[in-house]
Amino acid sequence: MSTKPAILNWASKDGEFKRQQSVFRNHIEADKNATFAAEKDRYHLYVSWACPWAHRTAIVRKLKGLEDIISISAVHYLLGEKGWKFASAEECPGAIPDTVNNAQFIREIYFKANPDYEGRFTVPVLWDKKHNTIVNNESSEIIRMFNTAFNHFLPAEKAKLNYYPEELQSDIDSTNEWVYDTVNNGVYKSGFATTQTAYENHVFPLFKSLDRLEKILSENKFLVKNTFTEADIRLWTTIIRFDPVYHGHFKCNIKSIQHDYPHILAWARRIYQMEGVSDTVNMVHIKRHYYMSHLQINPTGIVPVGNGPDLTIVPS
Ligand SMILES: N[C@@H](CCC(=O)N[C@@H](CS)C(=O)NCC(=O)O)C(=O)O
Repeated sequence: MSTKPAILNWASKDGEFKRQQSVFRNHIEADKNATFAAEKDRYHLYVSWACPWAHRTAIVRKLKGLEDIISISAVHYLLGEKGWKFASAEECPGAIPDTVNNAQFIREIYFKANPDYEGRFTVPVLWDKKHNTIVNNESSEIIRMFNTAFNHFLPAEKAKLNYYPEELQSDIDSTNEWVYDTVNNGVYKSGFATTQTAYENHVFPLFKSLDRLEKILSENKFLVKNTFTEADIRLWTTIIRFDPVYHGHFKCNIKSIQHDYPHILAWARRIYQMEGVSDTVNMVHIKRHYYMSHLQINPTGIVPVGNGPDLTIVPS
């Protein structure tokens, strides 16, 4: 394996981790005259099975039955000095090489779309094979496109699945806002902090939000009005990584999902057991990515054995 793990410092001078804004923000539309019109086999999704943001897009692609319409590549779990790298399935089980651009690194995709690109080379990336460019690299927007833009190609039972229904949009948006800030990004802000103050500034609000989520899920099956929506999908990819990774690696250890949040756990199992969802979970990639790539946090690169709670148990 030639990808060398990098000792990267993810925090800024003040010890705080700041996530950069995604740059490619175009949209696929159902309208066939649109610049990025929905078409079969025109778009390609680049993911890492380890990444919680990319994981959202893989889940919606699966749940909506878009596998035959949108092709996919998955990178090697290690994030090295040159960023995400492709690998063969023999070299890295679960990896899916880039047969669209034949790239070795994700960065090549960004430079193909914009030779002057200066941002980070993040996944997910949604690629347009027709215009040879990146449509979008923001997971929250990619899942909305997958939710509606391809419906006319789908059988009725898939087309009718709507994870952002109009009547729930304002509730979903307001839930997403605090969940993103304190939970999805809160684990990173805690884990990548390089001062005690920066860490504590984020770890307490994180657990306050988990307590709030536990209360919501003790009264409801799903986060917003008892309906399974994108708010659940967006939170879920963080929750299944919580005990196996964030609790230890990112020092988010005030409580654990398994022992302290029975309603969050039951909800996590409910979603894991939805058809197709477990196919998108690769715990080897998840654990190895964090523990072996962030050597500034875990210098030995040792990967803990535990996988977190058993999600196959049927919740009562
Ligand atoms: N806002 C982006 C965030 C994506 C993101 O930060 N991905 C991480 C992996 S978890 C990444 O690719 N990082 C590589 C890097 O920053 O070099 C989204 O939600 O799509």
